[in-house]
Amino acid sequence: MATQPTSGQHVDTVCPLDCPDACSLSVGVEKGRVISIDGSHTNPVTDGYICAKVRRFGERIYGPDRLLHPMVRKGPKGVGLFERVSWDDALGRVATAIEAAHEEFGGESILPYFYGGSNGLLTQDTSDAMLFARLGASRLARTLCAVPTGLANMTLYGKMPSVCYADYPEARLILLWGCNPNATGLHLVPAIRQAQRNGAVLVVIDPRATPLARLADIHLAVRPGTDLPVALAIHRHLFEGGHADEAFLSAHTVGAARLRARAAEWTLSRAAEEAGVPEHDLRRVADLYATTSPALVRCGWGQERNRNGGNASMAILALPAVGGKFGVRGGGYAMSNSASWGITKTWNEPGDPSRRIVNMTQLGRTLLEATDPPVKVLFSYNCNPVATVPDQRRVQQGLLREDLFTVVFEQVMTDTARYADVLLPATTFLEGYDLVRGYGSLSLQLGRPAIEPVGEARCNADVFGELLQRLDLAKDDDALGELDEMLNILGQLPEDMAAGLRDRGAATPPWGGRPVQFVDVHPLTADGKVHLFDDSLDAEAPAGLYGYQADPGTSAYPLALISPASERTISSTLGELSRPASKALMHPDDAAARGIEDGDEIRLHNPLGDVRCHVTVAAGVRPGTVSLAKGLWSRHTLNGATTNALIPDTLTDLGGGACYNDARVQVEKVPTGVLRSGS
Ligand SMILES: Nc1nc2c(c(=O)[nH]1)N[C@H]1C(S)=C(S)[C@@H](COP(=O)(O)OP(=O)(O)OC[C@H]3O[C@@H](n4cnc5c(=O)[nH]c(N)nc54)[C@H](O)[C@@H]3O)O[C@H]1N2
Ligand SMILES: Nc1nc2c(c(=O)[nH]1)N[C@H]1C(S)=C(S)[C@@H](COP(=O)(O)OP(=O)(O)OC[C@H]3O[C@@H](n4cnc5c(=O)[nH]c(N)nc54)[C@H](O)[C@@H]3O)O[C@H]1N2
Ligand code: SF4
Ligand SMILES: [Mo]
Repeated sequence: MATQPTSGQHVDTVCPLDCPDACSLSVGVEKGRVISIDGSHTNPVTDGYICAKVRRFGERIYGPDRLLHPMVRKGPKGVGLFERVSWDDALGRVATAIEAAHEEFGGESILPYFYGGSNGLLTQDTSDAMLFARLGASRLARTLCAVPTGLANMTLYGKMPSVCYADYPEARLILLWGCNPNATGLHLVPAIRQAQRNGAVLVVIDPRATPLARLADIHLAVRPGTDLPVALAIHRHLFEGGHADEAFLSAHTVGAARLRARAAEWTLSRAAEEAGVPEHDLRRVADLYATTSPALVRCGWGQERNRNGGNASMAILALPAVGGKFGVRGGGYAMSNSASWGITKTWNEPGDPSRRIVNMTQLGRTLLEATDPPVKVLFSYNCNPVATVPDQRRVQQGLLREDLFTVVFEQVMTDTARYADVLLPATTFLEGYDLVRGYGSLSLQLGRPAIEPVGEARCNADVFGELLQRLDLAKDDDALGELDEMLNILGQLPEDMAAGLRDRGAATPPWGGRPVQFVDVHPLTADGKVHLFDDSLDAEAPAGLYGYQADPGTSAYPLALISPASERTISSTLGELSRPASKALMHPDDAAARGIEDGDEIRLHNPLGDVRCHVTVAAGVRPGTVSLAKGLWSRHTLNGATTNALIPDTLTDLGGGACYNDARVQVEKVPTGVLRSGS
């Protein structure tokens, strides 16, 4: 293993942030401080090029918002006044609160709260999982992201490895569906541009005119939440037009007849009307998909975050099976590649399977309403719920409960950290080891510390390990440190992968990093078949599998609000860095109807809350839809409320995922001179 660096050197590591690319990094260190962050060539996919925000990660490490030592609350909850204490004192208070809640209300009154999208394999699901399992704490359904798409990918294909970036240039048709790689995974962009230069037709399905939508041959600017009818209409076109690959369907799939029956009602004209797109554009897309190979569906996450998101993702990802698009390089689908390494954790204890499960999307509701038992201790780490979870006002109200003990374990003073009773400082990825899997690029890399922990920051494995000991829950054979966990994982990997990680910091990707679906890789479902229909999903979805829930619409809140990822943050991470103010985006027709002009101060509101900010008026978003970025901090708006103040905590049709792109709002111009606070 690498040792701590000395002065004036470069440390090879990897970016673990919640981005598909997993860039390999070269970090310049001088006198124990990070002085530069650049790309390296260890990951051939990212090949030396990284995004602007991670270049600035040093500003997080040494910036004024960094948490440097444990603290306890001094003023009222939520105000952010703290005083410094020792680790011993802080962890003593946490242990005491946990013991008291456990004794009076039972283990389920303790709620661990974490998402961990920006964490590798060593900074989550290690001693934290052990601690909460042994406490009998409530379990957390981690639903903020990727649950509908993950469930669809798992049901259909058992999460078969995806088409990799390097094979996009082989495609002759690319459907980029609910995905904006210019912001969210920038190394995909040159691969798509190369495909276009090679003659590929690019179709983008997105309510916004994203950079690639502007360069596409066809842009279907669908109304948010209408992807299901669009995808089903393409299925219908394939089946009815004799373009379905019947030989493939009978050899490799189950349930095709039932999918066909459910798609039957969605003619191209009906779907086009529902989605608000020109019928001839949708017909062209269906015809192109029926007749082109290699054809690639790149499915993103934008379409999963609404009431129809699970079924939409099922219908989209089922397209290559019905169209017979597998078996050629550049053909098939691309979704998450995170399951491609076959890594399972051996000591992630399941604990008592009857423990209550809390859906993390409904945090506010749970804190305010759960009684059996109520949540008495909330332990938030690897997550910033005040910024990222729906129904922000209720999340904040829940955190203000005087009888709730809140622990926030964080790197910086986030909007959530302000609500802590005890605040614990965490290391960043440049201060510890991790193992990082790309979910776009097929890569598995070793994250190495570039510097010593800053201030008194400690890593997750260490802190949860100490809590296990303080609470008398540790066992003799526990491996509680992050290096132990890494050795454990390395021991599970085939020797060549483990050797790559040890020797070069990166495992050699299987299939040369370029698997061809149905040639090199096959469905990982129990029977090896593609499951186009599934009875349990049919029972779970409110309108059945492939059943559509139309928006009845309200005249009071006629605009759909979507909240795409921005290039400035990863979810809310790095939101503390200085930058120009954030603006909502609104179509000129919607703005004109409300007397709003570019640059005006506006108020977006609905019964859940209201947000004040400035507006950009431009045709970058379809009429009837407004866009305000995800991941904003209270400092980014004029009244401190952010996008999630407008987002309901309703759940997706499949998997119980968050419905971030399913809010409805009204927007009005704020007359100049109006007071901004107390809204
Ligand atoms: N810079 C940056 N990179 C990121 C992130 C980040 O916050 N910042 N987040 C990371 C994470 S956690 C994730 S999950 C991924 C997400 O990666 P993406 O899926 O690419 O990102 P999103 O912006 O969530 O959604 C993509 C697009 O979906 C569109 N969209 C919204 N609603 C709908 C709809 O109903 N139908 C369709 N077809 N499209 C819709 C949006 O306009 C947006 O352009 O990105 C990761 N990478
Ligand atoms: N409005 C709206 N909101 C959204 C979305 C949307 O589309 N619209 N998208 C959602 C999506 S896709 C996702 S994935 C979620 C993500 O939501 P979150 O899981 O809340 O992700 P982040 O905002 O990145 O916050 C992660 C926090 O963990 C901290 N952290 C990182 N590493 C460590 C560590 O090792 N130890 C500890 N203790 N802390 C650490 C970071 O400092 C950071 O503050 O956001 C969702 N929020
Ligand atoms: S956030 Fe994505 S693009 Fe930026 S350095 Fe990390 S992996 Fe690379
Ligand atoms: Mo995400």
